[in-house]
Amino acid sequence: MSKAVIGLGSNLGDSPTNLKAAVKAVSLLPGTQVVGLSKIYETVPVGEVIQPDFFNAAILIETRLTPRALLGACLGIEAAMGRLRTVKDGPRTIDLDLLLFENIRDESFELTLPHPGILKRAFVLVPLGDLFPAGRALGLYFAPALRDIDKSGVRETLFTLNDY
Ligand code: PH2
Ligand code: MG
Ligand code: MG
Repeated sequence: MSKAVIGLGSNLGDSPTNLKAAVKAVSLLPGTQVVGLSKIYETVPVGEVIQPDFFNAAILIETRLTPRALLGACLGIEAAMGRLRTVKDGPRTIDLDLLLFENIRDESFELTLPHPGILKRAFVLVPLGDLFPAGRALGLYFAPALRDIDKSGVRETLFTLNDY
């Protein structure tokens, strides 16, 4: 089994429900178990696009899938949940980003591991801190980045993934 971390985001429709549905779908992938859940955060959009606030979270899984098969499965879940790719980096019902896969460092046309945005985005680092309180995730030491980053755009919510 391999461990992997997936980042989740949504800012269209009932976002907390969308996040939960996505976790459920991941849990149903072949040879895959969800073994850790972050809190759900409401986050100010990062980037150029003016759009609604996001809800973001992260999960830890164990899987027999390869990184590419897992990436493909995540894109399949996004499509099945009705994600339309209209505006680049724009609003979405669900976004599933493969952040980490074991200690793999790999860069190719379709997939970069670790995900290049991790250390720059509070909406990724804060949920990652829930999963790995010591600040080390599958070989990635993120404690200093989490400590130093501006967390003012990230608010804890009362929504939970616990009952996906
Ligand atoms: N995703 C983006 C662009 N900006 N901002 C927040 N707060 N959360 C996101 O998930 C997000 C974003 C493109 O993937
Ligand atoms: Mg994303
Ligand atoms: Mg994405």
